[in-house]
Amino acid sequence: MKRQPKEFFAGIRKIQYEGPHSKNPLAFKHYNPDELVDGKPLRDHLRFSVTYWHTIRGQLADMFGAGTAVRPWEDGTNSLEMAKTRVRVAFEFMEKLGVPFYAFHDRDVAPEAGGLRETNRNLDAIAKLLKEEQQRTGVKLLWGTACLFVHPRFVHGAATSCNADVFAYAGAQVKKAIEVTHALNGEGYVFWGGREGYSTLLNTDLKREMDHLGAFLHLAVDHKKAIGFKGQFYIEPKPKEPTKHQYDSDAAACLNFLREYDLLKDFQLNLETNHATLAGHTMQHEMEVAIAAGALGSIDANTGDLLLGWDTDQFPTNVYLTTEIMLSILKMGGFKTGGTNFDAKVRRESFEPVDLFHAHIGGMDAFARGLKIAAAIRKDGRLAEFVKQRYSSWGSGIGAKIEAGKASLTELETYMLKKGDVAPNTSGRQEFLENLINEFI
Ligand code: XUL
Ligand code: CO
Repeated sequence: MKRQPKEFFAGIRKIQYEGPHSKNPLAFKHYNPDELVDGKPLRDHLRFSVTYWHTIRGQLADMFGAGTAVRPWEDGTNSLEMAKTRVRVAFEFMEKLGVPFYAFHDRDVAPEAGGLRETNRNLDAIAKLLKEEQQRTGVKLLWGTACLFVHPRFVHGAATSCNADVFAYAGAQVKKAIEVTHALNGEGYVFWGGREGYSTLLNTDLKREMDHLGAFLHLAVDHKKAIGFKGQFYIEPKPKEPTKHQYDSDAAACLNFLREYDLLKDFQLNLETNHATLAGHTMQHEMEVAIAAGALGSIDANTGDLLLGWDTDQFPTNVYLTTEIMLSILKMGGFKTGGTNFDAKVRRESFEPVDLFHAHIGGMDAFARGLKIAAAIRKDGRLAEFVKQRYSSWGSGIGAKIEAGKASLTELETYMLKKGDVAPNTSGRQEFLENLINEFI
């Protein structure tokens, strides 16, 4: 039976592509899902995803002030009934926006109840509804995750808590969250260690906590295999906030951790722009580090504010940023299970429901432009050719010998004694390359 859902965003029709000259704020100027870039539709290149926690649950509070969000459908409770209504709201929003994916934490979609059993029951009731709405709309689950950071029980961490019972609770919760993600055909599952770190080393056995985190992830991999879940597992690096130091601090730290605990084959990285900047890196840096290890899986698309030192989770509108990101994505051959997940929230001052549309439309258009610009830069070929030429000395002679692992230090000495010296004879041409990128933007 086809149900006609109540309309929550009345007056807003499905967002259409109207082209770059449109002045309609509720239309795409650059994101035409059917348009082909390198023979592949934009929809499949970008694989946009809406986050349940910000877009549906975000109340726009900050540490100095109460939430400002005007959401006429909210009844002021966190009841199961309210959670059911929110599912309808979410899918109407995603349908009107035209995104193919969404992502959620277990506790975003269903409320905690008296104990784990009752809480799981709530989650099952909502998962049933999510499945119905996925089938009705065709919107799919990019990834699921467990919220192991809001509830006070996780005050000292989840997998890295000093309390073994908390580890056990977190394990039970993750088991259920993976099962629900599996039941909803999620294409992935994310581990973000919000409280897996420390506030002071004075009270922390760092080695023991890292060992526990490694063990926890192994248990998750075992369970994934046991239930036949084929989705991709991701770790999402972030250096700090809420903890002073998070163990998954950046891409390099995560890769080292995964290697040390023999988990590299089971995980990829989900990289978030604002987390990269908090770690003192660019998003491009994080992406290149992950790609170099064959471990870039998905991205959380947002941006920070250079004047604010915390995770502001703003919608990305900077075309330089999206161009750099898409250059890396195209270089690695595109997303497989991953996508562009808007882990971003509207500003506290942007409190009307329509602002949710403006924010996502802007982010999607910025990424569509970034994709087209990146594809044009690649087609032009000058950038790639420059990089290739820069390393040309490695293609033959001593360079080729070193790369093949066939040179000894004695041989290098003999070679250089004969040559005498080597001059810094090629310019890095940074300004030339920056100008080249600007030609396309
Ligand atoms: C927090 C963050 C999380 C993860 C999922 O900074 O990015 O929302 O994306 O837990
Ligand atoms: Co994130």
